Amino acid sequence: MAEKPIKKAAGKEKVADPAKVSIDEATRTMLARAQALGIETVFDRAAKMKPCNIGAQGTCCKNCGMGPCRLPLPKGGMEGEDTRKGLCGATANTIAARNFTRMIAGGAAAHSDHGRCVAEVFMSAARKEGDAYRIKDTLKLLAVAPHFNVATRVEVDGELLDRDTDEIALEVAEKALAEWGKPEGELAYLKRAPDVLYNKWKNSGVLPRNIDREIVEIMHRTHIGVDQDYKNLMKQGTRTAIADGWGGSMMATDLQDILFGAPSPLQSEANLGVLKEDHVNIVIHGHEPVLSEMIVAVSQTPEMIEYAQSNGAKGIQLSGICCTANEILQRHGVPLCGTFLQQELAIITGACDAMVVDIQCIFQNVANVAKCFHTKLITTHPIAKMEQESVIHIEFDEHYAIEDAKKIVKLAIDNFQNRSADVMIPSQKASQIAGFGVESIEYHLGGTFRGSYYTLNDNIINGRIRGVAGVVGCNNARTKHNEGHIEVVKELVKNDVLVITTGCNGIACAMEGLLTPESAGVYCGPGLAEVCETVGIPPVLHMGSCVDNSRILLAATEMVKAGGLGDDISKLPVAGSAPEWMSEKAISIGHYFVVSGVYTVFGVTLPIAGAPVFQKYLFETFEEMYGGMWDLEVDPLKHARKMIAHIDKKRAELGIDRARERVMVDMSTRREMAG
Ligand code: SF4
Ligand code: MSK
Repeated sequence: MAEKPIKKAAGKEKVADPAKVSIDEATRTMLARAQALGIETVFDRAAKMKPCNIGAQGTCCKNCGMGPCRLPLPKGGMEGEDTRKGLCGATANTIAARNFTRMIAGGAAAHSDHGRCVAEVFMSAARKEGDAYRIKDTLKLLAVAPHFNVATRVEVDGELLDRDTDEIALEVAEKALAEWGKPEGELAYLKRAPDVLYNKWKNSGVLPRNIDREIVEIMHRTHIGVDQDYKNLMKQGTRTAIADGWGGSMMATDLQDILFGAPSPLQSEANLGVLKEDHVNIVIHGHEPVLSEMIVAVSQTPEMIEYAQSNGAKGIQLSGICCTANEILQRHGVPLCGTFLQQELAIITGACDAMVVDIQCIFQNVANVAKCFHTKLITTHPIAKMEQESVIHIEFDEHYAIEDAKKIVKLAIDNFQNRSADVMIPSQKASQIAGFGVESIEYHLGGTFRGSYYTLNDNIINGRIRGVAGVVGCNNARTKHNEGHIEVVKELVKNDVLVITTGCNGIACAMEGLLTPESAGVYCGPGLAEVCETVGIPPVLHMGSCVDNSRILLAATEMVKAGGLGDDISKLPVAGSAPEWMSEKAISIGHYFVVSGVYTVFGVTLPIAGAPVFQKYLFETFEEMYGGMWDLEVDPLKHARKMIAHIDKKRAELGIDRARERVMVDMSTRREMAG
């Protein structure tokens, strides 16, 4: 039986037991400090408030004023005919499917609206409206332009000449922005998928038309009295998830790469120990890199460093939480301060002079924690403000990006001398190598002159690498912080499965030291260890933020293109996982993985258990339609083993299962010889 993660503080309120709610020592130390200071965090709130059982099953409907209608599963499970109904007659399947598709809509909206924001900044840069943003990565621009049907060469007097990059950028910006609301056609990027997959979508009638329309249509269909067929609802859920993964998210990633540079591997550090007592600490949190890029640039200027020194600090230390952190990590090596569940704890160190937040995954309670210290909490986005009066709002405007960034950095510096509590920074931090884009994986596996995914495929075919797993997603306060992430990933690499990661899983792996080439020798099976040591890569490749899950789709597509492993993503020996998911974005990501052909396992819970027929549809029928399907496994070891079993099933279907045995014999013989 699982240990109870709760203890009683001084015989009164229930609070979290630090030793039982996180595997991370720095987190435990800071949580204990928070409790000693009487400051409440998410861990304590989770101890006090239990989740609603009916909501957790996905069968609570509040889509009209006659509800909420609650349809829990009968104790002991469903026997006989399922007669449960809401007031309007909605069945458990309809209610669960409506809730699930609304989660997809929420997630797709978050990713895609982020993408739109980036596209607007991209347009501003293409028009050269200000000094802050310029097209940085012209190679990526030239690679992306054809996917929008934008020509990169032009015929002049019968001669084919390179087109002016400013002109290309402008046309890409116009075409990209149109993807959110174009009146006809289909999303431009869909044809980047393998042909077999594209045709599957086409034949199933799920090609997204434009991004906004698909999201709006979910809200319409789930209104009372509209779509009352769980299969038809999921058809729209599928269309919307594709619009996210192969649309809004993929454009966000591409346009960010063009503006700020495609990532390439670099060294950094992770965990609360990256904060520095004698520096001005600015912690950046959220998801959009457009402002944080400017904060990075401004904080490195001699003017700001001298200003910090004149205020008694040795310098300025930037670090990040959540995916803004991953964005500036992968392009600048800015260290990761922590995962989603550590955001309050960064302030509890007493060393955070400013926390700058943009959008998504930001606890409103950080404002209350900041008030207990000198920390300035600064919101920056017009769509993400907080009601607490102590919060400072400095609205970011791309036309004045440098001025806005300077204002924020100065505010943090001015606050350095106001530290009110003893500073207590945990010593824990780990080294990491991050910044693996689709392009840099190609380079690392193939070298400058023969960069390709052939080498990866070869190593899968010869059995050194058993398969590839995308392990991504959040923390969830209903489960032990980082335990699922780390146990799943360690079990995978131990079994020669190469892991690619994004989001908070990437941060958790960094904190655990799994993002170093040296970790291969410690944690990996012999085949994967050999490849990592030969090529000099970690066994877990950090590919960036939540929107960068689109990089995983494209990496899988490159594997299909490189040959030898079938003609579709669903044929590859790959699997997906989100061991500690919590956000609606994770549901959208999970679903676009599934309908791209990837078997995808979630941990913690899935809000569908109250509708067994609908659950079976997601867990089984989807495999017949798209080759990928959902699964739920709470136990991390079983979770990883299910993924490995799926990878083995795919290896057998490809006829490469025996090759592994041959290689394993060779390896063990070699080990015996060495021993
Ligand atoms: Fe109840 Fe139907 Fe209204 Fe939902 S839409 S709250 S099931 S009456
Ligand atoms: S930040 S969505 S908690 S991964 Fe992207 Fe982490 Fe999940 Fe937010």
